[in-house]
Amino acid sequence: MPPMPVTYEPRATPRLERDAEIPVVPVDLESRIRVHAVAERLTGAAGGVIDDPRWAAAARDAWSDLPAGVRRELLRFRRDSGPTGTLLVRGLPVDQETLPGTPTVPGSVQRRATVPAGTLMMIAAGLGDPAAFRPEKSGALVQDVVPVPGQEDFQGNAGSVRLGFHNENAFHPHRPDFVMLLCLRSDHEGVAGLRTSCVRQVIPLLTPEAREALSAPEFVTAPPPSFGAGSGGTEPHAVLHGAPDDPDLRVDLEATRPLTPRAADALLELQRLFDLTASTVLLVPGDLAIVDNRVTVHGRTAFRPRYDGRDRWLQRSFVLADLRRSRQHRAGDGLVLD
Ligand SMILES: O=C(O)CCC(=O)C(=O)O
Ligand SMILES: [Fe+2]
Repeated sequence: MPPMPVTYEPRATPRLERDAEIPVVPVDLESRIRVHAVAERLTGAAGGVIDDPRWAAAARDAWSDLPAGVRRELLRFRRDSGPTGTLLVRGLPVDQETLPGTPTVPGSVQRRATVPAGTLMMIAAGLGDPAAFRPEKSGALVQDVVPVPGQEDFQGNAGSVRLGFHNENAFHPHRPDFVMLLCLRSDHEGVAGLRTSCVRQVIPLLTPEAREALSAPEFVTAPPPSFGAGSGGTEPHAVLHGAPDDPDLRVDLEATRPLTPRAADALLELQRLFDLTASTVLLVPGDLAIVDNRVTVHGRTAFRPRYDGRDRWLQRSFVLADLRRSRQHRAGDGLVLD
C-alpha cells in the first residue's frame, strides 16, 4: 500500500461566541409592582430633584428595597458581564398611560424624579455609582435619548441614521463602566435596534496581526460630537489593553483614528468582526439594556422618526464602578465629572 498522504487537520475553528445570546432577566408582575412602589416613593425624596446629591443618596438607599432576585442578577452581571457584556432586564415599570410626549429638543434631560428615572438611578447605585459629564447634556444624571429634528445624520443619540459602534466616551480616562438604556417608547416601525458587540466574541476571530496592532498605542480618539468643541483628544492609545486573555476595549469607530498603516488595517478588521458578531435588540417599553462599556461596544440601526411626540424614547444613565478613581475630576465629590 502506498504511504498515506500526510493530511493536515484544519486549525480547529475557535468556538464562536457569536451565537451567545444576550441574557434576559425577566421582571415578573410581583417584582414589577415592588419596583414601581419603591421608585414611586423615591419621587418624593429630597424634593424630587434628580441631580440633587441628596436625591442620589436616597436612590442608593432605595436599591436595598428592590426585589432580591433582581438585585442578585444585577450583582452577578456586575462581577462577570459574560460573553456578550450585555444584560437585558425586561419588564420594569414604565406606565404607558401617564407617559408624556417624547421630547424633541436637543440636549433633553430629566430633572424631576419619575418612576423610570428612579428605577435607573437605583440600579445605577447597585452597579456602582451614577455619574455624568458636565460638557454632555449639561451633566444630568438621567438623559433622554430621543431623535431631534434636523439632527438625523448626527453620529450621536439625537440622530436616526445608523449609529456606529462605540465605547461610550472612549476618549475619556474615566469613561463609564456601564451604560444603562431604559426604553420608555419604541420607534413607530419597531426597527430601531440597539446593537452590541463584545470583545470576548471578537478576540478568537482576530488575525494575530490585527490583534498585535490593536494592542499597540497606535490610535488616537477624539471626543464625540455630544461633548461639543473644546474637549481635547487622547494621547496615542491601544484599542485592546489589560489582560491578554480577556482584554478591555477602547474604540469609537467614528472617533478613533489609526496612526499607522497596520493600525488602519486592524481597525477595518475589527469593524467587520463587530458586524459579524453583533447582537441586535429591539427594545420595548420596560426594557433596560446594560452594556459593560469596558468590553462591549454599542450602536444602533437606523429608524424613521416622525416628531409627533410618539417617537422612540430611551432614558440613559452612566455608572462608574469605582467613583473614587475620578475624584480629581469631580468638584465637591459630586457625581458630575468636569
Ligand atoms: O439609541 C440607541 O439605542 C443607543 C444610543 C447611544 O449610543 C447612546 O445613547 O449612548
Ligand atoms: Fe452610546
